[in-house]
Amino acid sequence: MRLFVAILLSQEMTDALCQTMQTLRQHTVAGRFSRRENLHLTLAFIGETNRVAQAKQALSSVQADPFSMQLDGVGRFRRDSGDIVWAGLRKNKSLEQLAQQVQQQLRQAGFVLQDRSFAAHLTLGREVVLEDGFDLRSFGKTVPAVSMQVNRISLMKSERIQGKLTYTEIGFVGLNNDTDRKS
Ligand code: 2AM
Repeated sequence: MRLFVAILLSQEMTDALCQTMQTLRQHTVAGRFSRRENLHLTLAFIGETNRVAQAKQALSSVQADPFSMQLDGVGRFRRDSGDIVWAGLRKNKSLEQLAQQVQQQLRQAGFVLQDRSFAAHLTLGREVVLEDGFDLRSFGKTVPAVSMQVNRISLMKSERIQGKLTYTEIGFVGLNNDTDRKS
């Protein structure tokens, strides 16, 4: 199965992102926007594997305290087929260290991860073509700077169910070993 490690988002942050996608859609010529339930922040992409127990074991070795993260504008990765449009997060050492640690634990457990540096982003849309002259940067300043507390990381399965990209949490680890906490 196809796995990745993510931070799931609070209702408040998800609401702000849905509002952002709704407005962006009105200025979009083409593109596919994320479904509400698919919004997340990826810490590490594992890819195709059947070593689920080993992935869970690796994540259980992560040691970090809960921290807060905050939305910060929108941006895009330019692609020939249309851009990936994302919401950004305010620069955050705790988040960067957590992603680094998750990746390190997974590598130690024998998972081969892509060798690219972590760029925290919340994907809002793919293959997006914005209206000519739409100022994404200025628009980003109107996105509310919602904060949320991060107190767990989730092991996610990605699959297509009846054509729909579907993400399911198949395990989680509470930060500071607080495994009972629900977000
Ligand atoms: P993206 O949002 O930038 O596409 C599930 O696919 C999650 O893993 C997405 O958040 C996706 O990031 C991320 N991811 C990272 N590398 C990936 C890859 N090579 N293929 C698919 N998804 C990847």
